[in-house]
This record gives sequence, structure tokens and C-alpha cells, in this order.
Amino acid sequence: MGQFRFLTGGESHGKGLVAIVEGMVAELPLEEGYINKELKRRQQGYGRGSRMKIEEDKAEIIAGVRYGLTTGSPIALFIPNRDWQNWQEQLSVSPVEKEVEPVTCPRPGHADLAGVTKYGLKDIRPIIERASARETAARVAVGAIARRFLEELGIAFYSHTMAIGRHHWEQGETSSIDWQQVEASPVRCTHAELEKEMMAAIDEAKANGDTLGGIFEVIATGVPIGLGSYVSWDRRLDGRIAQAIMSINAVKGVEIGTGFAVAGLKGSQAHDVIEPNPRSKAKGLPWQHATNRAGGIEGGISNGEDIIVRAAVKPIATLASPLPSIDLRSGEGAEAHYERSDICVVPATGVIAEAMLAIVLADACLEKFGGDNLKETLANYRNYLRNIF
Ligand code: EPS
Repeated sequence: MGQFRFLTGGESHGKGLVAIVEGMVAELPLEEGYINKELKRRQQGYGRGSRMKIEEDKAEIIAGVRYGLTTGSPIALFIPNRDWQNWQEQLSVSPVEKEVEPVTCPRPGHADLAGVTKYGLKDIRPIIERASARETAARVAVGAIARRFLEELGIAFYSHTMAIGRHHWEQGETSSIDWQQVEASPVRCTHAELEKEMMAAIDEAKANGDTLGGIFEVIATGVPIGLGSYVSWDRRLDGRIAQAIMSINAVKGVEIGTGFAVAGLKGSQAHDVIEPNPRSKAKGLPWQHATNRAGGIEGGISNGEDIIVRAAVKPIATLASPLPSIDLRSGEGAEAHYERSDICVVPATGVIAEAMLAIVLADACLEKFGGDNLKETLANYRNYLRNIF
């Protein structure tokens, strides 16, 4: 991250989440309502626990915006946690008189054991709080700013669920997806039969005290050719996207385009042939790719096709029927810690990935087109497009 960067702070049950965003151009129209629409999308999805009934995420912009326009200064955001009122003693900033029972039985698959050891703590509570996916609410708020900016360049974002547990979408054409239907689906899946199967699988996991993972796909359309670069490892757009998506809680695998499947194909089957674009006089570049197996990136640079990213999400590590673990106080075997949690977060993770992809692309666009004011960036962008051929 260079031109557009951010930091978040906050615990899952603390007073709230904060984010500071730096590098956004001045005079971008931005309203809290736009950010809150994205926050609402993240809160949905079948398989969420009762926490989402408590929270109603809303971001307050506390700096960097005046009269509905960004000023070029850092943008500061605050998202209050409604559940904070139930955790004031457990997460008190000042010392408390009454001793709070520590959490000492780490959950397999969670940051608990490595985290408590790394930071030399006696209580797993601070690890639970900061490793929680609650932090992604702040990322989605930041991603909404990136998305608002990219809208001005004609770039849009979508995501859908490809699998929950063993229930898979048999690969269809992404271009055939009805995105309104995805938004209306409780699992963000367009196929009515599959949607039913996925929801039944989540119900079954819940009844058994278990959890489920899956796969989602995220797509960016309208991305110009030439973002990122092959010249150095850390400028490769695919590498930057992979890092951003892999950093989302519970994501264990990332692929761009056909990713892992391409490894089994011959070169003659794997690549996207280049052909003249018959519509180029009216619109677009003079060429097009016949297919998009590369997922819109070749040699670490965007190639003008849609960017397509898929990721595998592991089943959540907090199980109502806890896995075997140890009690760190005695070293003896014990059941892992359990507290209220979600059953499946694959649909929400797709929305979070849209935000992370927007953040990477906003950074790459600012790097390529520069500018400190929206008008300046757009002029540079249009000039680039005009001069491609
Ligand atoms: C999470 C546990 C659950 C989730 C939480 C992530 O929270 P709680 O312990 O309060 O029930 O709901 O996710 C969110 C709060 C959110 O906003 O996404 C965990 O342990 O990672």
C-alpha cells in the first residue's frame, strides 16, 4: 500500500472500531449513508449468530469530509459497538476491582494459542477480541470510500457464494449472474436449489454444534488495462490482491481467475487468445481476449478484462461442541473455550473481499493516475485512455 493506506483499531466488544484513511483525493462526494449501505451488506448472510441482531453498524465520519466532499486530509471513521454495554467490566481500560475469570483453553484453528504465547499474556481474552472478524466492519467502511472513488472511474464490484460445505456451484458463466438475485439471497447464491441445500447444511451444522466454510468469488468490472506492474515483486497486482484477500479472517486460499485448475491444462488450453474487437470503433480497446481464465491479470498487470478472485474460507474455529484442547493454567487436557459465535460467514466474507479488492484497486489507480483532486485524477485517467492507441 502506498498511495491509499489505512489503519484500524478496536476490539470486538470494546467501545467501537476506528479507521484512519490516508491518500484519498479531495472533492470526492462522500456520505455516511453510502458507507452504511456497505456495512449493512456485511452484516447479512444466513449462518450469522445472534451478535448481528445486537449490532446495527453505522460509521460516523469524524474528519476529512466537509459539506459532503472529501478535503484531501485523512478521513477518520468511528463505528460504535452496541454490545459494549455488556462488556464494560471485561474490557475496561482502567483496572477493575472484581477479578474477571480469564479464558485459558485455546480454540484449535484460532489465533488464541499462538497469540497468547507471542504476547506473553495469561488471558486469551485480548486475542479473541482483536483476532475477531468484527474488525472487518472497519475494513468495509474503508473499502466503501475506495469503492465510491472507483465508481467515478467506472469500476464496480460484485461477489457471490460458490460453495458452502460440500454444496458447490457447478461453474457457470459469471456474466450470466443476476446480481440483484444474489443480493436478495440469504447465502448470496443465485441458484434456488443450491441456496436451499446451503441453508439446510448450515441448519444441520448448527444443530450439531458445528460450523461450515466455503468458497466465494469477487469480481471487479471496468478495470482499466495497466494497473500494477511486472517490474518488481511487490508491484504485481495479483500479489497485492492475494495478500489483501488472504488477510481476511478465516480465508485459507486465494486464486485469480481459474487459478488452481489451470495447473492441469496444457498451454494451448490455458491462455486467453487475443482477437480484434469488432466494437472497438464505438467502444473499448481495439482488441479483446476470447476468454478470461487469467482473471483480468497477466504478468502482474491488469489486462482490461474483469478481475476475478476466488477464496476458500475455513469453517469458523469457535464450535458449540468444542474440540479437544488444553487448559494453559494446568497443562491438562480440556475442552476448547466456547462463546456465542457465527455458524458460517462465507456470504459476509464475499462482501468483505469486495472492500479489500476496492482498496487495492484504489491504491493502484492513484499510483497510475495520480492527482490530489478528483478532477485532476479523472483528467489524467481520460488522457491515458485517449492515448492508448
Ligand atoms: C467472532 C464472534 C462473533 C461474531 C463476530 C466474530 O461475535 P460474538 O463473540 O460477539 O458473538 O459475530 O463477528 C462480528 C461481531 C462481526 O461484526 O462480524 C469471532 O470470534 O471472530
